[in-house]
Amino acid sequence: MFKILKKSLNKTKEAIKQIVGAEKKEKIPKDLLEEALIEADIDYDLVEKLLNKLPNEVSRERLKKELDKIFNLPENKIEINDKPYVFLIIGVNGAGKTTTIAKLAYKFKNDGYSVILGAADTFRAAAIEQLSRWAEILDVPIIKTRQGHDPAAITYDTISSAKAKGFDIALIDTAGRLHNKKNLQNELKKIVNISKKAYPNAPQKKLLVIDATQGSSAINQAKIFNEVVGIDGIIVTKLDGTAKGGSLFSIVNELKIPIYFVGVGEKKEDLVKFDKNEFIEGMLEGLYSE
Ligand SMILES: Nc1nc2c(ncn2[C@@H]2O[C@H](COP(=O)(O)OP(=O)(O)OP(=O)(O)O)[C@@H](O)[C@H]2O)c(=O)[nH]1
Ligand SMILES: [Mg+2]
Repeated sequence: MFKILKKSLNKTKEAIKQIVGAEKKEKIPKDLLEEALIEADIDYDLVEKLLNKLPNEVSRERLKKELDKIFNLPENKIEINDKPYVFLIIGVNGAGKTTTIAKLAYKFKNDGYSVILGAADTFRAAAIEQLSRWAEILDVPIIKTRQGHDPAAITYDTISSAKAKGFDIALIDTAGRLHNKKNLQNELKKIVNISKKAYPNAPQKKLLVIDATQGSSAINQAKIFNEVVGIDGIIVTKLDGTAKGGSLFSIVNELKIPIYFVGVGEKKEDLVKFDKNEFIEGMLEGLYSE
């Protein structure tokens, strides 16, 4: 098995080793552990909460037990048990939504499902073009319109088309605009409501895309999106490019929403299923160098 998720933690591990050292160790003193966990961008309050439960010298097993508890959430398995199964992909500007849609389309196609894309980010012309290019590369159909048109209408058309033509999965791209909360709220709510008009079960999954390079600061964005439409799951992107891998602990701890996938690069193949054990092992390897 390829440990891609673990490998994507390389930068985080390097940052940790700068603090605790690269030698193999049985136990780590609490103050050093505190520094390392904060360096990895685990939220300060969470680090304090963790450390309060731990002895002065912390073993790998003991820390693993505490880290495990954070990911004690509902299963992050996606079962395509409805048709069309609609994914609404949301998040702030540049988080990686469009790229993630391409990766998901590639994955689902490889799994044998038929996929259709909906370009409901009508805010920028470039966004429609970007998704269209992916549709071409991946050889999947796309429903799109001109820039400035109603994103809810495109959503409706995509789901209706998926229904009429018997597609298994519809992936809907949306515009990220957090700077204007009111607009964002209205637009997203409208998109969700109209999805239900097209197909009452849709969207079956509202997935929030979070950029790992933003670290813990992404939590506030996530909270707002969750308040507005309710998030079913998280996809963390750009884990490959950051030393802030520990922020995943803070995100999950704060939101209590499971992480489904992790983006580890810019190519269509660069999406891995999030596995909490592999992720925790990766962090522990950085700390204990074994
Ligand atoms: N290294 C790396 N880069 C990524 C990953 N995911 C996305 N990117 C890059 O991040 C940039 C933004 O990605 P997009 O998919 O366009 O982001 P978006 O959320 O759709 O952006 P807007 O439509 O502007 O809101 C692109 O250059 C992507 O190639 C990832 O997992 N790793
Ligand atoms: Mg986009």
